[in-house]
Amino acid sequence: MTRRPLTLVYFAASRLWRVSMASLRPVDDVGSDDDDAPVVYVILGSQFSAKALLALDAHGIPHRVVFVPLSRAARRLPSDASPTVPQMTHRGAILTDSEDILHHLDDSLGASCFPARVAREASEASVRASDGVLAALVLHYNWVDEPGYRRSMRAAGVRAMPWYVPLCLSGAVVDRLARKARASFARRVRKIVAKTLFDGDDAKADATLADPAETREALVRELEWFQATLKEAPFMLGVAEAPCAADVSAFAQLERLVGTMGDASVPPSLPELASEPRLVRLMAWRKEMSERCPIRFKGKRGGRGGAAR
Ligand SMILES: N[C@@H](CCC(=O)N[C@@H](CS)C(=O)NCC(=O)O)C(=O)O
Repeated sequence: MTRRPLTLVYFAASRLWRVSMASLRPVDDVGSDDDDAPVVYVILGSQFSAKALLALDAHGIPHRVVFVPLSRAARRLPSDASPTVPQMTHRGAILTDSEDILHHLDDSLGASCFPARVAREASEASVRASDGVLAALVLHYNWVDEPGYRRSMRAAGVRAMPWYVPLCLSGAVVDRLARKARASFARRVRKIVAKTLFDGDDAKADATLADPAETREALVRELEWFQATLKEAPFMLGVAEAPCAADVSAFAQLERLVGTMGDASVPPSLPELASEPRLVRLMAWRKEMSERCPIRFKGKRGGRGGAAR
């Protein structure tokens, strides 16, 4: 095929894909929720959504899940003030950040994401997992790093392509659709890495991110910090009863590197990390987490008045 017809097919495919994405609406909505259960708005496979869902499941809190589309234009969320997921509604409250959701679970729903004995440490570790080097490098390996992107987000995108996109073109269509997002993630990753590791020095961040061995070393070092929070107990910071905020935040991020995001089945972006000799204890904790509280997005739509478990 010459270049021009190929461009046309691919332009038509992306237009169609955009239209079909825009026509996706939340499959359920809070208007029908007349019970007391919280309703969580998620994108399937999102690590921040998984963090909230893990906390709800691990603490036995019945809830309903509403899937929202990837397309920002088509996304209808409880709060207009924030376009991101997760968002959660509960008894008139609207929470628009995963960390706030965890606090709400403790304050109003009887969870113990921040057990009194280690509340400050759990909060610090949770914020570090969600906003620091780990979260940045999860974006890097899923979106920016070419081999990681191909293994994870590109593969997931190809799988999600509608039937009318020929298989031989679907990778190119995904690349085209993901181009802006990938560039924006690259800027975000650089900013976080510069700020957290190099006192804001962008050139040093660039040098690290351009070198796969150095990027991986930065990731392993960050994960060693989380590993050091593991004591005898099954969960971080010596917590025995149920996963705390640190566990759910770190686990949700780690799954985008070595797991499949539970029932969302997103391919891992850096599967070889699972056999890193410096992270043996962390990977044992990860196995324990996936057995005790797997990430569950699906099967929680519930019915009118019905909680979702
Ligand atoms: N600080 C937020 C971050 C949320 C976030 O970045 N969510 C991503 C999904 S993993 C999102 O909504 N991305 C879609 C978009 O930005 O349009 C939180 O912890 O809830």
